[in-house]
Amino acid sequence: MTRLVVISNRVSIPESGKPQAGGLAVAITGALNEYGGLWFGWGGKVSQSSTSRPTTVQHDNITYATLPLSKEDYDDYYLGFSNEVVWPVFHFNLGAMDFRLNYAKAYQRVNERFASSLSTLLEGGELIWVHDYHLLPLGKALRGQGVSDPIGFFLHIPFPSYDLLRALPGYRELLDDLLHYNLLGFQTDNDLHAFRQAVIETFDAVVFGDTIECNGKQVRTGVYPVGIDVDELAGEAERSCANEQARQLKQDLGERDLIIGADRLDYSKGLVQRFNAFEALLTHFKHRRQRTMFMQIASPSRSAIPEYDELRRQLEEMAGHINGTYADLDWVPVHYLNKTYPREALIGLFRSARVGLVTPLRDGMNLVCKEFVAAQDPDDPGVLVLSELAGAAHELSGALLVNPYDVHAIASAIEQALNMPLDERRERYQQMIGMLRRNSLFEWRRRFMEHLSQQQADAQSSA
Ligand code: GDG
Repeated sequence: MTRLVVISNRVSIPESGKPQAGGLAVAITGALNEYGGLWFGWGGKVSQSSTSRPTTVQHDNITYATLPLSKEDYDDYYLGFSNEVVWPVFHFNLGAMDFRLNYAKAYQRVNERFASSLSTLLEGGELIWVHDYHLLPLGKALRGQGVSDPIGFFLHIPFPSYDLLRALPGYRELLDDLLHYNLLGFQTDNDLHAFRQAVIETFDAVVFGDTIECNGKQVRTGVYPVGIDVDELAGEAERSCANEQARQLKQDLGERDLIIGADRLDYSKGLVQRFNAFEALLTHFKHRRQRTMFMQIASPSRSAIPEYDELRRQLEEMAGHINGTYADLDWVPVHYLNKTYPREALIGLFRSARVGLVTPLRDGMNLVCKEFVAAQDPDDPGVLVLSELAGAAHELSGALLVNPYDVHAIASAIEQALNMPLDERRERYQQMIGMLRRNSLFEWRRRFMEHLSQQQADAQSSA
């Protein structure tokens, strides 16, 4: 079988002892477990100086090869260009963009270093799969190292509309970088459409079927919605009912309804609007007081970036304000937990909740909402309230879809969810679980790998 080489900004080596928060890690481990091969990227360490010599470890059939980042690269490539330029623009948040020339230079430099380091580990005849927005230029840099195997790229986050993209200095180069891949994958039709539009407007690209022809190159494109392992999740959720923590929670909740949110602490996840929506529920639907508890898990993320730290403070204040206004001797309405919890605990909470509240302002896909659905008891399922601006909204029509900026619409949807009759809850659950099974994590990687292999076969037959 052809070896698979995966490259992502962060390599998640098993047994590092910490729970993984981040859809990417969960998804990639699955692909590599099946094919075997190499996972290359940053190992998570910040060192004094930068090096191109990777450290490798082997676990089962996967080799993990990692590089450290120097403090400067961490600040400028990772926090800077990736997370203060590309991330906000691609999430339609121009106000949070902080473009600096040294960020752009570091982004290019680290991508070049990744390429030269990785090329020493390649054997030839492999399938190469690059992940996400930190590595847009990697394909072109690998070509510069003489790599001729097919290289695919998958974008986990949204692709912005052309007009937004134009606000990013150097966007033409980034678009051109993407044209050096053989296969480009997006989460939704919207993202693919936005990319096509951008290359048409910028380079007069020509689109025929799945292929884009541009600047003398041909790139195949496709839509591959990331999914979850439904059976694994459902099994874990069922087992969670038996554990001590779940029993304790059930006892603490008593007759109260639990509303659950769980996200990385990120401004794209719509947490401020979500807290306001919960307050609006307590204000406008007074009968929900005493009877409802909102638990928000906000897993710490990128806290060195000012916007993230500011958001953490703002949410602490909002939770304090809501609790200060509404709490009683025997009831605290908001439980705001700024921690990363073990996966089993999280899934147990999903299972216990009546409402899953997932309201990002923009999200490439969003796996939390899919995990929430898969964790439900099929006989007595909870209800998903989902942002129509999450990629997952294209698949989960059984959710109550809301505009994440419309605080009152979210409050009304929560009320509707809490009043929903069992028959309707089951019907909606069936629609969603069926879709999750069809578009599973396995299907995602199978289709991407199949299309990438076709690129290899096409190259061999035309050689
Ligand atoms: C990017 C895109 C796309 C959350 N809190 C804890 C915890 N989590 C886990 C969830 C879920 C994952 O983290 C988050 O995945 P999302 O998909 O919701 O969001 P991003 O991290 O922004 O992921 C996104 C994804 O890539 C995949 O393509 O869907 O749109 O932005 O699995 O369960 N896990 C644990 N403790 C927590 O406290 N263990």
